[in-house]
Amino acid sequence: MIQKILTTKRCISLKNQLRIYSTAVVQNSDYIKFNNTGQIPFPKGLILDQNFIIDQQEREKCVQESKDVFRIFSNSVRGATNFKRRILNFHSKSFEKNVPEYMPTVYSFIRKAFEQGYHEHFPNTIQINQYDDDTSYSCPMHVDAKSLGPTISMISLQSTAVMDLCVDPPPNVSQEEVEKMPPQVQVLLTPGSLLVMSDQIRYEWLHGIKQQEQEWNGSKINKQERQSIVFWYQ
Ligand SMILES: O=C(O)CCC(=O)C(=O)O
Repeated sequence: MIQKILTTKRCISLKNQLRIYSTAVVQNSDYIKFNNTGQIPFPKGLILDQNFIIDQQEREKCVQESKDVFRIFSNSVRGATNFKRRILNFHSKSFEKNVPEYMPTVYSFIRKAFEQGYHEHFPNTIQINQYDDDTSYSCPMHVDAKSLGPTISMISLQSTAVMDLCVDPPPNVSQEEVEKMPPQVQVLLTPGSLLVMSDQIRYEWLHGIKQQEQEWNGSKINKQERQSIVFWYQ
């Protein structure tokens, strides 16, 4: 079932400035599936802008900048070979020093997300995920640590993936069982899209990209090389 979600916005006062702070904006229901059995309402705090980086050249610049930092900072790259994913983080001073210099295009889109009101504070941490060109790449179902702050944003690049989301079960449910749980919400992450998670979806729901083959409306998703650029303020 595909559900259309209405836009809700909330105003908050921040250091005497008035900001529009979006809590739940879904711009196009074709990109979100709500597989609800009628028991839970759609979670608050999910924002998808599938047209966040519409210019292909800009997207390519972001991909190239990310690949460059993986090469330049290769000693800091962490690998998760079983998930076919490599990870690089910049936080705080290293974010301020390196991201504007080595990733000016990516930085400009982080600024755009901030200026659009998605983040209360300008992000100071970035995680770049580089997934292999391998149909079995994955990102395990998880809730991001509370210490990472109230809002997590993700830009998707290169190829499309389906993100699964479901309500975080009690701690006695194993990771293996969690990976088998049917998703209650699915989001189609197309290249250039921005996903913002705050509120319930951020703290009470798991998200991840399953290892198995993916499909959307009956069409197979080709899991090819993919990048996601995740950023937050902590
Ligand atoms: O690659 C993605 O889109 C998801 C990444 C993610 O959830 C994470 O790095 O915590």
